[in-house]
Amino acid sequence: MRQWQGLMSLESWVDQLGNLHGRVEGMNASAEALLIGSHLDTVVDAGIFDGSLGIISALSALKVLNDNGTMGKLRRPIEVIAFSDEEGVRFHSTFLGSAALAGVLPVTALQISDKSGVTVQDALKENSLEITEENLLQLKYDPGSVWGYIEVHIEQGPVLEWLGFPLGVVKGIAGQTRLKVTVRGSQGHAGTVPMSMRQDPMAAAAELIVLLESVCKNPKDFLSYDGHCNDISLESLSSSLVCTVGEISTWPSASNVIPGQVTFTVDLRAIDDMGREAVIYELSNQMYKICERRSVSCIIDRKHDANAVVCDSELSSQLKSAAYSALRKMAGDIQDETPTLMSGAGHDAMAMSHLTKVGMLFVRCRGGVSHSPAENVLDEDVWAAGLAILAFLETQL
Ligand code: HGY
Ligand code: MN
Ligand code: MN
Ligand code: MN
Repeated sequence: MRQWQGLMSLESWVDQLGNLHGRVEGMNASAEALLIGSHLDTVVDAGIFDGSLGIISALSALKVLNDNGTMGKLRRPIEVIAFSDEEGVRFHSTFLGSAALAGVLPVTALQISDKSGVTVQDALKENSLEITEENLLQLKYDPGSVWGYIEVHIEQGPVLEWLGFPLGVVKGIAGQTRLKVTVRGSQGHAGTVPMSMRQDPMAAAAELIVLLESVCKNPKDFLSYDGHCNDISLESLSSSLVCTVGEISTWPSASNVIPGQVTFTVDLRAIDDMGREAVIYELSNQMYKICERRSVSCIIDRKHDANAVVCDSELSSQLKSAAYSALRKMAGDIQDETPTLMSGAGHDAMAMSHLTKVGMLFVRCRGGVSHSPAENVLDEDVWAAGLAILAFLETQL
């Protein structure tokens, strides 16, 4: 990326959280800047488009302006940002890079440690980046210096493929909560402890995980409305509520030992924040009851929350017309029917929405598959996304 930025004479730097920036001032360096980017990091065993497609679309559109000599005529600064940590795989937090720029990363995040006890601060130091409380505060962008943030991203879902559309404009992003659940029981010999005398955290965890699935499949059957949740629209909740247990670990993890402890992660999302809270409230109560019945202890550690985000209508309609002009360039006269859709996946735009208005453009992906090596896109759809971003940037000339 730094080579490409050098090729286009972008001002290029890496900040203390490892975000990689490329900026061109244009004709008016004091005008509010358009920020455009996505994340450089990925999940484990990932595809190659989640994150990187947004960065490359932005750079390739700028390269066209650079090559045709119009980049200097931009009315406002344009800054491409490749965020360092969006997925939160290593530290089980997320948006570390973008949250810092938006000024919403708590200084305590620097002390979050990974499974081997290395903190965020240590990990950055290993890459000769020195993050402290002082310079973390300096990373925050002044909201008055930013016009907006846009992001191109693969949809990571099946809707655009199902509709037969290459591009889509994002109307909103579901909120998310990450929990870490630790169940402790009494460790014992697999051969000698009668079933009736076991306090087995593995069996308890299994029951909790099935509970999570049933509540999120049918929230209506579980949510007891005692008045404080009566303004939740169950329809919107049921249509968007998803819950995933992606990681589980046990101690001491030996086949002939009844475990002493089981820990698992919960990733819970919904477009309705109140609904998500109500589900977490209900789930916690039921999880504690199950553990009590099984005489095991249960700790529910709330690791991360990001509220649902509504994308800016002005940016969204500009992205919609940019998509239309790109598709018309490619396919001749077509209907302007670029769909708008919700995002169940989280994006750096959620963090950036605390700083400025945000808009997102989705690119169709094969079978809606993502967070997997099977992640794939059509070349012509990537071409369309690049042309759309170029069309958007040309409105800034
Ligand atoms: O987990 C997500 O939604 C995103 O891919 N970080
Ligand atoms: Mn991802
Ligand atoms: Mn992503
Ligand atoms: Mn033995």
